[in-house]
Amino acid sequence: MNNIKKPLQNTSRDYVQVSKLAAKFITLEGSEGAGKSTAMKVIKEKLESWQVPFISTREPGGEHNAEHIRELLLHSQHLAAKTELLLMFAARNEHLEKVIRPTLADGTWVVSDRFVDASYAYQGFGRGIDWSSIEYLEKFVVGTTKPDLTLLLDVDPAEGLNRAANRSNKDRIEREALSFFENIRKGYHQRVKSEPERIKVVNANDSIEAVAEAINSELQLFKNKIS
Ligand code: Z5A
Repeated sequence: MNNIKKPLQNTSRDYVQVSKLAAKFITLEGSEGAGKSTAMKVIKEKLESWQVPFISTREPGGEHNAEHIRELLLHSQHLAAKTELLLMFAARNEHLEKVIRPTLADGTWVVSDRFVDASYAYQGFGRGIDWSSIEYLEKFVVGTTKPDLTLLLDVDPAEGLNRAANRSNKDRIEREALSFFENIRKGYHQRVKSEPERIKVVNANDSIEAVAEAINSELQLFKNKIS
C-alpha cells in the first residue's frame, strides 16, 4: 500500500492549448528493459512542444484503487494466471472510469505507460490464456476507449533482460525467465499484425538517441495524420 514507486500522474494542464486537435489517447508498450521510461520523457517533450494539455499515467495503476491492485499484482508471492488477468482488468476499469475517460472528455490528452496490448502479450502469450477471454474482457472493460496511437518499443528479449539486470528489487513478473519474455515479444508482434495502423513499432535495440528520433518521427506522422 505504501510501496508506490512512481507518481500516479504528472499533469501538464498549465500549458496554453494552441492546438485545436481533439484529445488523443497514446499508449506505450514493450517488454522488460525496452526503455519505456526514456521513451515517456521523449513523448512528454513532444506534447509540450505542441502545447497540448496532457497527463501521463501508467498501468497497472494510474488511479488510487488501481495502484493498490498493482501492489497485489507485482508483489504477491504467487497469483494464478486467471487471477492475474482479472486483476489487470479490474485495475484498468478503475483507471478508465476515474482517470482516462474523464480526462479525454475534458479535452486533455492521455499518455499511458502500458494498456490493453500488455494483457494480450503478458497474460495471453506469456501465461497462455486464450485470446478470446482477453477479447471478451477488452470489449467489456475497454469498450470504445481504444488508444489512437500505440508505440511498441521492440527489443530483443535477451538485450532487454541484460539492461534490466542491475535492478536490485525485481518484481514478480520481472523475475520471469528469458523464454517468458520471448513469448511476450511474439504476443506484441501478433497485436501489430492485427492493428498495424494503430501500433507503430520502434526498434528499441538501437541507441537511446536513435530510439528518441524514431519516437519523434512517429509522433510527427501521427500529428500530420490527425491535423
Ligand atoms: N503487465 C501485465 O502483465 N499485463 C498488463 O495488462 C499490464 C502490465 C498493463 C509492470 O509494468 C508489469 O506489469 C510489467 C508488465 C505487467 N512487468 N514486466 N516486466 P511496468 O511498465 O511498471 O514495468 P516494466 O516493464 O518493468 O517497465 P519499466 O521498468 O518502467 O521500463 P523498461 O522499459 O523495462 O525499462 P527502462 O527503465 O526504461 O530501461 C531499462 C534500462 O535500460 C535503463 O537503465 C535505461 O537507461 C536503459 N536503456 C533504455 N533504453 C536504452 C537503449 N536504447 N540502449 C541502451 N540502454 C537503454
